[in-house]
Amino acid sequence: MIEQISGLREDAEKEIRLAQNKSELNAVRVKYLGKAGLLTQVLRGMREVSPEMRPKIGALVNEVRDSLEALFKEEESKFENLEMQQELSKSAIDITEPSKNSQRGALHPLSRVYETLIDTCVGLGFQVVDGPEVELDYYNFEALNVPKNHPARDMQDTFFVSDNILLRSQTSSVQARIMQKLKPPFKIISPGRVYRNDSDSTHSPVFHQLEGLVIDENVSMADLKAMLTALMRKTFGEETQIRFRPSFFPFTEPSVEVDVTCPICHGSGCRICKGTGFMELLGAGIVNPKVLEMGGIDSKKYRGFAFGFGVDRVAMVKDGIGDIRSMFRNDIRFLKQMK
Ligand code: FA5
Repeated sequence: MIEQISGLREDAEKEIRLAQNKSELNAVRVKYLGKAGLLTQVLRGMREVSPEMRPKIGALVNEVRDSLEALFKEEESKFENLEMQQELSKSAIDITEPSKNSQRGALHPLSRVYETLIDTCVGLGFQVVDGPEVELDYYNFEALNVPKNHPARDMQDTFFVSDNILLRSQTSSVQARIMQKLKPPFKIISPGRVYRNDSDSTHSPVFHQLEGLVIDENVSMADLKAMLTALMRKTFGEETQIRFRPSFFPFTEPSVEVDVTCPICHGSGCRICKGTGFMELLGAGIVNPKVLEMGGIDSKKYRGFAFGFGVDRVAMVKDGIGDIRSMFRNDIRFLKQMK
């Protein structure tokens, strides 16, 4: 019987090595180790073996089975590796094949302007702060020296949510909030969306402002003018024509509005600039002492200046955009032009 088992082992080993693929290998496994396999059949003949020989034969059968199993596994993994290699070589990437034309995105003109303005201001020592778009009437108007029912409210056609809540019409609302929070001296800017019931080529119902506020001792109109000139030159180039015009805001005294040469007609006068040759970009001024006091700041010790850029107008001037609304229509042809 021992010889018979050794013979089976040799035959099985030979057939395992001769198998050409996994299914042939499996057939060999079934032939020798399956339920009705040759090795199993040998065990059935154990009854005729003398009791002293039985443990020996049993141990031999187990050893043969284990060694054949190991051999099966070894061969099987060889076939698996081979299959994987074949699969990989089928899906190999041809790096010499020319690429398809891919579309490259670009920043929206507004994002570009925001980046330039914010970077310049941070370089000038300003801290960036945020404020809510849905705002209390108090911060948008009252704390800025515009009481309820005051005619100055007509300057901004505001969207009210309720009697005391509105969509902020200006980022100046952040001024009052920040005065309550920070101790002077401080320099902040606050970029963000604002809302007004306006719509024409230079007015959009949703637009963007960048508020600036500097509170310190001995702040003057000259500081404001120098700062704004530096900001405008950095944004539009050294040659830019800038015009400061006296104006009125209830929260600044004196107040100015600042214009640059119209980007469409370059100063000769057109429909976009309503024949003036200039486009208005921002309002600014020396903070009204009443506003400082309402914000809890000692107006005898501190003064301040503030400005509020119309960021969309800055983008219009920089990129020569004739209609502010084209920036919000998401027309891919317009966006491609602006790359
Ligand atoms: C204000 O909003 C003041 N808060 C600015 C200010 C800040 C003054 C700090 C003093 C101190 P005004 O309403 O003029 O001001 O708006 C400021 C700028 O926003 C304008 O110069 C213009 O560039 C832009 N702007 C105003 N309305 C619109 C609109 N509907 N669409 C697009 N841009 C607008």
